[in-house]
Amino acid sequence: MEKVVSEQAPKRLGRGLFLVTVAGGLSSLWWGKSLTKAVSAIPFAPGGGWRIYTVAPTMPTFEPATWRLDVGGLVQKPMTLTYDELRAMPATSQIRDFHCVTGWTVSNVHWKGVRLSELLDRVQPHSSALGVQFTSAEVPYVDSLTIFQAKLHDVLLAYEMNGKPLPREHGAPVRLVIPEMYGYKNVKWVSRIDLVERAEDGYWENLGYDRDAYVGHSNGL
Ligand SMILES: Nc1nc2c(c(=O)[nH]1)N[C@H]1C(S)=C(S)[C@@H](COP(=O)(O)O)O[C@H]1N2
Ligand SMILES: [Mo]
Repeated sequence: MEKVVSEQAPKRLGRGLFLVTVAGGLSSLWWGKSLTKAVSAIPFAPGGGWRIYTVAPTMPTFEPATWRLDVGGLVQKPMTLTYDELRAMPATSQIRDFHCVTGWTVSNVHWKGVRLSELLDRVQPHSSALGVQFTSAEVPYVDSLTIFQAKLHDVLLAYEMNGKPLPREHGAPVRLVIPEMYGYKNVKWVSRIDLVERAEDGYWENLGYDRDAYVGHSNGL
């Protein structure tokens, strides 16, 4: 138990905040354990190296027929996409390393999905929108990027990982992928995207991590 808690607790947290992190850590531990058991039963299981993090007691479920992605806020043309509509958008693939701020890395992850910039072009953000907020179906995980960060070329809404539909524990059906930044910016189970006036602190940032989580330039390590 201490292991997971200390993994996610940034060094400069005070005791009060640390206790909040403990509550978040317990669910990570539960999933982490059950997943480790499942994976270790399969020899040479792909996906080794990942640690599955959650903040709620149960992971969101994905129903292809009813799932929707809402894109709105400060935009000219708000949009609601079905899973099929998302999959019908121009797709891109990339291979990038994934880094958690606590020190683990998974190399050469194959992602496929839609560029966030493509989605933003479609909804036509107002000029007053300087931030993009991502809401996870896993309440209360919310995070945001500046519009500049959101438009970086390799920021994806990924629906495939290593050639297969994104597994539930990795955020099915879509997660944000921003390889320039640490894992906590890579929101799983994205269900809403809102253009907002400015980027606000997200889930882990409220617990002490840096907002601009560029790999190698953040306060976690
Ligand atoms: N909804 C949600 N997204 C999340 C998290 C989470 O707990 N909930 N954890 C973040 C952190 S800290 C990391 S390192 C990565 C881990 O990705 P994985 O669970 O697919 O290994 O997811 C990020 N996205
Ligand atoms: Mo992380």
